[in-house]
Amino acid sequence: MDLDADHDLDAVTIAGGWSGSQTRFVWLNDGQGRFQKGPALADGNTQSLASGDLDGDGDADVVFGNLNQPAEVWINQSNQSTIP
Ligand SMILES: [Ca+2]
Ligand SMILES: [Ca+2]
Repeated sequence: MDLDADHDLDAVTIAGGWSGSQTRFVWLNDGQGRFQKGPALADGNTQSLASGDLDGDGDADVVFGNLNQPAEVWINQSNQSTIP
């Protein structure tokens, strides 16, 4: 997924155990194969994630699937260099 609309692939990772709160990170590709930590996301009980352009504005949005909690939809505001 290209979160900052600079035409290279970025990543979102989920770190932590199977149950309890997980730390979620955005990693922005510098275009030379190196990733730098991007905007911080709030921790969540996330077990899965998916990406797609949910609002049809051309950038990648993210849905977090959470255990025993509602899913979260994060709409990318990449023209402001932040998500959500
Ligand atoms: Ca990018
Ligand atoms: Ca979008």
